[in-house]
Amino acid sequence: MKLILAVLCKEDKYDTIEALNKNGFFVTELATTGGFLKHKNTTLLIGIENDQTDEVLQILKEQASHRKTVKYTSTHLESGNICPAANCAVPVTVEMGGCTVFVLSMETLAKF
Ligand code: 2BA
Repeated sequence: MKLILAVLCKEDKYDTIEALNKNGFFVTELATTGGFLKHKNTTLLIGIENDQTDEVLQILKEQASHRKTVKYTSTHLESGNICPAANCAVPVTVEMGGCTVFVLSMETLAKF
């Protein structure tokens, strides 16, 4: 058996947990904080059989890995106010996601 610890961006947690649950995996979510940047992140605990490891890693890759995305942001006037015209949103490419995964060998999974 394995215990997977996956540290991911909290923005990715909903889709990741949903995908894991849909595929039959049990997940415990912990609210955690990165020791370096002090950003809030999410750590998932996932207890699985050995032969399920690749499937879980694949789901984590699909849902939470580093990627680029386009966000639309309002342009600000020199005064600092947001432009009132609706068509002022400009596309900006931003980096998001990222997942650090620890796969631990586990002796027992007991439920009482
Ligand atoms: P990542 O390496 O992608 O790590 C993202 C978060 O995953 C980390 O947040 C931490 O919560 C967890 N994590 C990663 N590797 C770990 C490990 N070996 N053991 C335990 N937890 C681990 P932060 O600690 O806030 O780090 C955010 C980012 O800052 C890291 O992104 C890395 O790019 C950089 N970083 C972290 N520690 C560093 C260090 N000692 N020196 C230089 N850069 C560091």
